[in-house]
Amino acid sequence: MTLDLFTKLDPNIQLPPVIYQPSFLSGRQQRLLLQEVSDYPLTKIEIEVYGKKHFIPRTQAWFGDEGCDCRYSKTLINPLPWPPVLSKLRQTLLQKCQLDFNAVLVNQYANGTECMGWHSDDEPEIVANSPIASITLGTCRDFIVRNKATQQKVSYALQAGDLFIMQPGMQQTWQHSLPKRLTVNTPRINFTFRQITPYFYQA
Ligand SMILES: O=C(O)CCC(=O)C(=O)O
Repeated sequence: MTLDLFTKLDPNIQLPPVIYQPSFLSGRQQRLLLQEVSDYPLTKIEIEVYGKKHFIPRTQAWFGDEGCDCRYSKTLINPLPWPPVLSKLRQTLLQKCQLDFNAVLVNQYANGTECMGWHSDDEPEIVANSPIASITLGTCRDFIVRNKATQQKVSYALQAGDLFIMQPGMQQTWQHSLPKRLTVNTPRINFTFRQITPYFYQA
């Protein structure tokens, strides 16, 4: 309903191909997942940008089916096996949304100094034109998308339990980021579920 009003007010505005479903997870589902996350081996990996090494400003872990490796900077990362609550969430996405994922990137931002810069999820191991589903836990943070051609931005204040689906075509035409918010001093956790081509880097 809000969207309709928005487009009526400004017919020139371009909307990104996303589905935003607030409160997708119940309070109980969130608590179970948060409990499990405290056992995840979240690490701050070191990457090389323009020949300079630095640690990413967040911690992360990669889970998935066998062979669903991802490449981050120059490092090949093998998936960790699915933990039980995360595996159940994968099933829920399949049953409720008909979205079939085989890997997930978990990002934890300890506070508002931790962030993620502008990028598209367009790595070659990701199945072309596949959707990406993002689920948020913990503190609300702004998730911003930017049209590659027009630079037009749309901001979403993602809250604990929200589901945000980037539909096919999104990664080609829009970028996204999670900017710093220096007044935030509590953690946020995000799960981006992806469809990976198995054994892409071993073919
Ligand atoms: O934490 C977020 O919402 C952003 C995650 C993200 O952009 C990604 O995993 O590619």
